[in-house]
Amino acid sequence: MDVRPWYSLEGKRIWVAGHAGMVGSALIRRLATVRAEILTASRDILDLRDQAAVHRWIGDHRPHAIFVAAARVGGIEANRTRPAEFLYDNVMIAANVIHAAAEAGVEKLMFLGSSCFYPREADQPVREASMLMGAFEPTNEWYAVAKVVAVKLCQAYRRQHGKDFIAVVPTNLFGPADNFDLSSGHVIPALIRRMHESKLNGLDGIALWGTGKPLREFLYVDDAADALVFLMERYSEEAIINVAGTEEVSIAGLAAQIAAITGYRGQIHFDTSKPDGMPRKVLDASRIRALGWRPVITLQEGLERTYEWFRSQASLDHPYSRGT
Ligand code: GFB
Repeated sequence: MDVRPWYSLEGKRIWVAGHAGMVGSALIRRLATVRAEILTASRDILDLRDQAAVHRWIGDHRPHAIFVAAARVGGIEANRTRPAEFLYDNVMIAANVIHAAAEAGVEKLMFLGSSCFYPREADQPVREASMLMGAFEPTNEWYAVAKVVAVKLCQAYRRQHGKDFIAVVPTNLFGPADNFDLSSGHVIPALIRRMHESKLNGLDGIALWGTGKPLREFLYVDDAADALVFLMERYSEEAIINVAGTEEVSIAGLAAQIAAITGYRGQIHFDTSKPDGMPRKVLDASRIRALGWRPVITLQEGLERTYEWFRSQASLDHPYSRGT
């Protein structure tokens, strides 16, 4: 057990890598309540896959703390069809930021892993100790490998160089600034958009990928950002820690809930040519609960807020897809 004292973010220079994405922008909202200087670097200024550029940027800006919320992300279909991007981009982003942070003497770094790196057949709810104890879910193995490499980098720099680098594992997240692209996004933004547009266009049917039977747990991104700040200040161990949600739902049940929120009354067709992915993915919350953190936003409330955000963007004729 590591006995380092709390790491206060007050008065620190904090770099949110990936600030424009769904998680990064929620972190920026959450960090607005902390008296700290927030650093961001847009993609056109800094390509995180470019090692020299990352070293230069960190050397020039000297952050005390870094949240690594930048990643090439996508839903089940994007993962399946773009393996090279998901593996290469994510390995490069993680390796560049973590190594440069160590060289520049960054005091604290948090890397965001992903629940999809737990074994497909892991016991549920999934405990942190399950990592690497079985084969990955094949639809996302490339992304999973990259995320595991990043976790191991944090652990290796902690062991060899005494760095206070930690890795956390968020469950499936959703909320404002999610990727609403129908082919590359996750299930919640895809269903919100499909149902909203079908309702507006008077269409009587939408497709739902897979059988609708898989079970998932979701966490609203502002709750997730709150957990990340909480852990940045209080958690300092080599072991990964789950950032779990509260409510488990089947994909068919989720679709019914989104239909009620969006006012969509048409048919839902199951497109079983598309994969289901993990049959069940629910994280064990014991470790983070024991530290005193729990989510406050229900799935229903989070879905309502997300739909409201989506409609505000749609009315601005804004491109829905922002991604990270
Ligand atoms: O959100 P999703 O892509 O994430 O899919 P995963 C969740 C479930 O929803 C799957 C079904 O069973 C999908 O088949 N689904 C139904 C849909 N309709 C749709 C749709 O229109 N779009 C999408 N995307 N799914 C991801 C990993 O797995 O989990 C990522 O692929 C990432 O790497 C993320 O780690 C957290 O939970 O299946």
